[in-house]
Amino acid sequence: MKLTTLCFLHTNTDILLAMKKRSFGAGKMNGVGGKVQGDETPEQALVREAFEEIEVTLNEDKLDKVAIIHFAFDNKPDWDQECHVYFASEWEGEPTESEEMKPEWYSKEEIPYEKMWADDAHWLPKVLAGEKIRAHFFFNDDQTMKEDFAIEPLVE
Ligand code: 6OG
Repeated sequence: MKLTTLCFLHTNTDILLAMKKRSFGAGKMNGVGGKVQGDETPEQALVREAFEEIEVTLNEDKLDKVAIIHFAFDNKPDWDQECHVYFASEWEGEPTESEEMKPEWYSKEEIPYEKMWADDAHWLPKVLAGEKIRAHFFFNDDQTMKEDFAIEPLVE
């Protein structure tokens, strides 16, 4: 199974989302991140991806791990992934649009879940409320979400 990362930059009031401009998830708003490559740790992969995608420099030691989410797709075993999710409240640089992503700040009170992957509305509010979670979501071939999913406390 693929190992991937996802990170949301945030302040007390706002959260940074970015519109994916190409490839998997194109057109959706999400955090930054991507596949862990070679012998990278998830944190190293995230530092690399955040710079590639929005020109922000993250500090590996200042990432708050908030979730591990398993995504599984019908008939697409290559897409199955274990996604390590982080929040970051410290970074260097101004979030900047790249060929891959267009970042935009949103109030935590007005997150545009209708523009995001369908799973986000189920787990992101819990994480924003301070919970650490492990979750399993299942998707149909057309990238819609199946009704059965599981969210439990994260124990590592
Ligand atoms: P690249 O293929 O761009 O990595 N990702 C998902 N995020 C959410 N919220 N829901 C999903 O439901 C997702 N599937 C993938 C993980 C893909 C990026 O997209 C995230 C990575 O940050 C299915 O390398």
